[in-house]
Amino acid sequence: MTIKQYKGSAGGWGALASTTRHLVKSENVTRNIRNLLKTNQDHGFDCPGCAWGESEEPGRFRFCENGAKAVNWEATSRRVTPEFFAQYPVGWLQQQSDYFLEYQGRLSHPVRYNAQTDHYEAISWDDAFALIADHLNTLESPDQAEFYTSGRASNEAAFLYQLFARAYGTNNFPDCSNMCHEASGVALKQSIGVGKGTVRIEDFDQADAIFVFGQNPGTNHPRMLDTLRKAARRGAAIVTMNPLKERGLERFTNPQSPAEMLTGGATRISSHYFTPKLGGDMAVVRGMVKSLLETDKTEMLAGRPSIFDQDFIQAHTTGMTQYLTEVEQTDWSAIVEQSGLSQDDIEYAANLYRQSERVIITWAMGLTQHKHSVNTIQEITNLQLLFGQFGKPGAGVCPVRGHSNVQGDRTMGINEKPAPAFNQAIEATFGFSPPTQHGHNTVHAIKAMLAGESKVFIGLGGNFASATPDTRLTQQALSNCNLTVNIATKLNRTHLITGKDSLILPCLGRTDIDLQKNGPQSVTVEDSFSMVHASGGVVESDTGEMRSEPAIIAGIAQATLGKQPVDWLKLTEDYDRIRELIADVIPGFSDMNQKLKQPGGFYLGNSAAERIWHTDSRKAEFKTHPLPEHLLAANLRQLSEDPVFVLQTVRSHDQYNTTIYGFEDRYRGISGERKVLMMNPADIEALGLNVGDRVDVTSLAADGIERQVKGFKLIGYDIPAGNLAAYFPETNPLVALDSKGDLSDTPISKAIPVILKASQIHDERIDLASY
Ligand SMILES: Nc1nc2c(c(=O)[nH]1)N[C@H]1C(S)=C(S)[C@@H](COP(=O)(O)OP(=O)(O)OC[C@H]3O[C@@H](n4cnc5c(=O)[nH]c(N)nc54)[C@H](O)[C@@H]3O)O[C@H]1N2
Ligand SMILES: Nc1nc2c(c(=O)[nH]1)N[C@H]1C(S)=C(S)[C@@H](COP(=O)(O)OP(=O)(O)OC[C@H]3O[C@@H](n4cnc5c(=O)[nH]c(N)nc54)[C@H](O)[C@@H]3O)O[C@H]1N2
Ligand SMILES: [Mo]
Repeated sequence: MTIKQYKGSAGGWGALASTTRHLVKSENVTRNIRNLLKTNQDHGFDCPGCAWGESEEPGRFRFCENGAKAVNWEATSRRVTPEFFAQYPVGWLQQQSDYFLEYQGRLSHPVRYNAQTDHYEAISWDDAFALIADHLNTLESPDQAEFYTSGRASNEAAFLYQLFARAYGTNNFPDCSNMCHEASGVALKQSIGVGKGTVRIEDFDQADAIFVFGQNPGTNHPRMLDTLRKAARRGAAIVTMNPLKERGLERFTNPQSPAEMLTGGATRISSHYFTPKLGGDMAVVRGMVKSLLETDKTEMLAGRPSIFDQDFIQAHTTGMTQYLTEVEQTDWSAIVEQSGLSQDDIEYAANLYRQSERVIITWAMGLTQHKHSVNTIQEITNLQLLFGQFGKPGAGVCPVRGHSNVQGDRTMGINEKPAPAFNQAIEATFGFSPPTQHGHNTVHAIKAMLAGESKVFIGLGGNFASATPDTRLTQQALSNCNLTVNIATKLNRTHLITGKDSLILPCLGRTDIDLQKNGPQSVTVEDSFSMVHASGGVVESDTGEMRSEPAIIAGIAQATLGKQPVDWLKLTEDYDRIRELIADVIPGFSDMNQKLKQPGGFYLGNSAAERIWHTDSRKAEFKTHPLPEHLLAANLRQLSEDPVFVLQTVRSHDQYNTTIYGFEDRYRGISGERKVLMMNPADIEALGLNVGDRVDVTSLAADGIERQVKGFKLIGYDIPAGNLAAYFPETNPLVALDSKGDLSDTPISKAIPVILKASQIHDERIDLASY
């Protein structure tokens, strides 16, 4: 492996070279180039890479390096066939790396696990559906089944899926969102009455300042860099809060700008870059508000107007006095200690904020995967409310979603806690009473399967065994099941953690042409800006026995429920029919088929952006919370005499969640290996260790269970003292199931308390050539 500081900008020739490498490796070069040109264009497919939106500028390529990887690897010509499964026992496949599994290609046939031989074997679609129906129909209660969704599922698939599960009788909808932006949804719903971002992509052209908290767009939302670059070039302040110096947030060379590519030029992205401690953001914002409050008082004393937007506050909000009292009572010492930033730095950031008329605040997993995530996001919302940064151009809050349709899946009803109005709409449209009792989220589902209460697991995409916390317990939970079913494009670890009975059902992906009785079908997705648009596959390929997600769900539903409450198979002959039902049930979707004909799709609207507040008080609510007493609970600190570090788990540049495309984390300069631990050099020295040593990492949890991963190589890295970073999913075994965010239940994967010990494991060679 090599570690070498990356000196270039993000993007540029490196991105282009990598795009080409992945094109070639996917073994389908010309077809894939054709695919890429249709990414995110009207009449093309929606890029499965992320949920960033599209600007209306015509004639641009609408893909990025990492979107290209996702597209290429989905469109590979390699196939995982029944012969493949006949060759490799499941026990052997379990020993292989995630990279190996991904590289085998697309799943081509439905297969069923044979426990006697430890092999998966071909099964017909009808037999597979009958087997699922048989299991479901013999459970004592529908609440013994879990219906997991990963955020790539289209609106049409998600709508059918939730309708089926509800008609069957349960609200058990664990989904990837529980591990992702759940805290954003919970926090914003309480504060401003809608759990989604309030800005549109055009707003970025008008913002005077953009504050970017806890995200790494250079890797995870590369098209966002294009938006930020434009803003930076017209002089908007871009203020980043991130404990790591992520290169994409420092400098960016746009691979689609000939001038920058030829001259080696780059645009500075962040005008100001602050590196708070992990989990320190609530204290940062508290400090900013404290500083602004002091300025406000000085101004008022001097007889000048308040710096806050008093008209907005009067007309639209409640709870400010209580909040500001709490701010006054928070000591600077606590703020400085917890944020890891100096008072000067925080006052400086506050001043940048104040000088800007229109401010957007964006964030991703760096804010949502903590214990106090909901409180942190509400603190950000409070700041924006003080200055009336809602319902005007160039201003608002922007949780940047991950999976390309994770926001749409929620809109479609993938929600374990459906609102009464939603249930009423289902009843009015379909004539049955859906269950009203709340169902399981991801953590609840794992616990129910562990306890043997839930017996059937169905996964609509995703990689449940690897993406969830506490890997050992989660795997145990899945193997306890009577039946596991995975609807998937690619082989992954979840498929290899079999229940007593197990099925893998191969589905079409976004890039594939989806041919049904009435012709080729398109599906729809919703991006981070509440834009809904159509996505149609473009390339004919050898899809063998694969079926579309809607067709698979309809097959399962018809086998389980017959034609109740709808003729499932008929619906999937033409997806317009599914959309007609969506239009009847989901607000904002009336005339959906018609509206989709507009280029770019249609906007769902956002009540908070219109200054309409669907909260209990019918106002936007300032939410008052004390800062956490300590970022690391004292009871955990006491569990060890050794120095306790706080570990965050991040994505490398060469992965899509649990899918590993390669071993190149280009912008962090880490190459050839993933079992690494980024650590402050002074911390390494203080432990008497050296850069390059391997350590075993043990997490601390109140339940006393030992959780450990072994043989991680130490890398000296520019990271705040006391903080560590390593890759997900290798470190998921360290996250205790009960370690979850307040009110969100999101596993705390950005603040794992750990201790380190020198490892007995020495260098393992990863032989990339053998793949
Ligand atoms: N290529 C690619 N694209 C993706 C994905 C992928 O895996 N690969 N995944 C998709 C999905 S599902 C999602 S949710 C998004 C994820 O997008 P990100 O949220 O960008 O993903 P992470 O790698 O988890 O990065 C977290 C970032 O937050 C910072 N951070 C961590 N903790 C803190 C903190 O306490 N405070 C602050 N201020 N910063 C912190 C980290 O240093 C890091 O820069 O990307 C989506 N897009
Ligand atoms: N420690 C730690 N854990 C985390 C995170 C973290 O930052 N740190 N991030 C969390 C986040 S933000 C998320 S969103 C989750 C992600 O959790 P998941 O969504 O469950 O995981 P993915 O890795 O995105 O799922 C990849 C699999 O989806 C299948 N797939 C791909 N495309 C399609 C398709 O079009 N249809 C179907 N049916 N299947 C498809 C393929 O089989 C592939 O192997 O992980 C979470 N886990
Ligand atoms: Mo995510």
